[in-house]
Amino acid sequence: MIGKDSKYDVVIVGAGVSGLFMFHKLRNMGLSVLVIEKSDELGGTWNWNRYPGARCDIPSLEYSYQFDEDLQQEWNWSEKYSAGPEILEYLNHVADRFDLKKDINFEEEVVEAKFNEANSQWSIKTSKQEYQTKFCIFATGCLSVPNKPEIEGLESFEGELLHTATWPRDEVDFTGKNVAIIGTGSSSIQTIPEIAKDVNNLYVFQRTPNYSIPSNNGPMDTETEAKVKERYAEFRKENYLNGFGIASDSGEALISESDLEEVNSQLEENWKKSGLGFFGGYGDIPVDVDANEVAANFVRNKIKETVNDPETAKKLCPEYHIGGKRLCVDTGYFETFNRDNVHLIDLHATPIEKVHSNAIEADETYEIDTLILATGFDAMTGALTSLDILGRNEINLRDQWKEGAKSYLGLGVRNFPNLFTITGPGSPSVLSNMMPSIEQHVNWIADCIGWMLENDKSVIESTKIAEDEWMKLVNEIADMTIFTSTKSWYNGSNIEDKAKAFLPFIGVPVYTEKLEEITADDYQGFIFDKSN
Ligand code: NA7
Repeated sequence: MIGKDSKYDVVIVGAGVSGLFMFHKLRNMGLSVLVIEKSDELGGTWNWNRYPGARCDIPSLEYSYQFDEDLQQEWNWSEKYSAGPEILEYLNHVADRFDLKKDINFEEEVVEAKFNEANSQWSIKTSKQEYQTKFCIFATGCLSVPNKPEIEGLESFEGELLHTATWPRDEVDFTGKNVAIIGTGSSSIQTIPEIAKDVNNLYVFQRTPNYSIPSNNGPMDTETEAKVKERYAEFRKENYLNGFGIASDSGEALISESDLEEVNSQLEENWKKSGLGFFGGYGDIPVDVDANEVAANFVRNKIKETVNDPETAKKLCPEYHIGGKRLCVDTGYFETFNRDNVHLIDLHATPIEKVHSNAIEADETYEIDTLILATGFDAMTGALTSLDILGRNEINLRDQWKEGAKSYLGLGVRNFPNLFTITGPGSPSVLSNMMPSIEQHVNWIADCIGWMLENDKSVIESTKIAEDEWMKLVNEIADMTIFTSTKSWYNGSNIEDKAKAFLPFIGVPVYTEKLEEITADDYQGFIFDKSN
C-alpha cells in the first residue's frame, strides 16, 4: 500500500481509454506514475455504461489504439460496431499486455487537487489518502458525470431506479415488467430495442426527438479487416484528415451544387452504410442550413416510412438541424415503435407532472415497476468541476469556469500549472473519433513533459491571452456551422445553471495543424517557469 504523502512525478486521474495509454507512455519514459480510479474496474465509459445494447457508434476498426502495431494487428473485433462488453474486454487485454493493472489504485476517488505555490507540487487528496505530485493529469473523460434530472417525487419512487450511465453489473431482469425510460438520446436509442423485447410495457418519455442512422451492424467482414490491417497506419492517418476524424466516403461534393435526384440516391447509399458518416456525407450538411434541411428531410422521411402509426412517426421526427444534437446510430430503434408493448409519450405536449411511488404522471398516470433515467451527462466539464481543483491563489476551477469553460487547446488551463486535461474543452474530443484524439493528446502531453525535463523546465502554464484567443476561435468556427443552433450538451444547455458556451473544437485537421504549429514554435501560448 502506498502511504500518505507519497511522492510521484505524475498522478493520472482515471483508468479509462485515456488514462491507460497515458500511464503506459509515461511509465516507459522512466517516470514514477500513479493512476487513481474511482471504480473497482478499468474502462471508464465502457465500465460505467453497461446498459443492454451499449455499443460504440464508431466502427471497431477505427475505435482502437494505434500506438502499438502488434496490438492492432493481433486484436480481432467480432462485429463492425463493437458492443460495450467487447470493448471492455479489449481494454483489459491492453492493460494485461502492457502490465498496467498492478499500478492502478482502484476504488479510490480524488476529492481535491491543490497546487502548492511554494514548491510547485500538487497535493492530491483522495477518499483514502494524500499524494504529492509534480504533474497532475485528468483523464476523466467527456461524458462521465451523469445528469440526474430534478423531477418532482423522483425520490419517492419505490420501484427499481436505474441510470444508463451507472448501470448495475448484474443483469437486470425486465421480464414481464412495466418499464419507463426518460430521455431519447444515444443511450436510450441503443437500449430501447433491447429492453422492449422483454418487458410487458415500455413507456418512452421523449422531450426532444433525435435523428438516428441505422448502423447496419453485423459480423466483421474479414476481407475488409485484412485490407485495413495491410495498411493500418495509413488508414488511421487518412481518417484523421477528415473533419470529424473518422473514415468518410464523401469527397468535396456539396448538396447546394448537386442535382437533387442524385443527392437523394447518394443519401440513400450513405443511409445504408455510413452511420455517423452520414452527417459528413456532403461537405455542406454541417454548415449550410438549406443543405442540412435536405439531409434532415431525408431522415424524417425514413422515420415516416419505418413507423407504422403516423402520429407516432410525427412525434419521432426532429425539427432542428440534423447534427445540432449529437447524431445517433441505432439497431432497429424506429422499428421498435411498431411493437404493441412500446408507447411514446411526448413531453412537449404534456410534461411529467410527478413521479409517484409506483407510477409516472404525465398526460396520464403510468404504473411502472422500473424507471430508467437515460438523461445524459454534465458533459465535457462535469468531471473537472465536480471535485475541488485548486490552482494558483487557491482559485477553484469550478469558479474560474463559472461563466464558461476556457482552456488552451483543451490541454491546459491558466492558473493551473502542470495540470493537463486529455480531450478537454476546446479540443475536437466529442466531435471526433475519441480514440485517435485521445492518443493525440496523450502523445502531446508525454512529449511536452519530456521536453520540459530535457530543457530543465519545471512548471508549464497557459496564458490568459492564449486561452482567450483559442476559445474565441472555437466559437468563431462553431458559429459558421449549424452546431450552435440547437440546445445540446455541446453547449451546456442540458444542465440547468451551467454557462452556455460551445465547447468542442470543430475540425480535426485544423486543430491538428494548429497544435503542431504551436508546439513547433516552442509551445507558444504556454509559459515555462514564469520566465519567458
Ligand atoms: P443525451 O444525448 O444527453 O440524451 C439525454 C436525453 O435525456 C435527451 O433526450 C434529453 O432531452 C433527455 N432529458 C434530460 N433531462 C430530461 C428531463 N428532465 N426530462 C425529460 N427528458 C430529459 O445523453 P445520452 O446518454 O443518451 O448520450 C450521450 C452520449 O453518449 C451520446 O451522444 C454518445 O456520444 C454517447 P433533451 O434533448 O435535453 O430535450
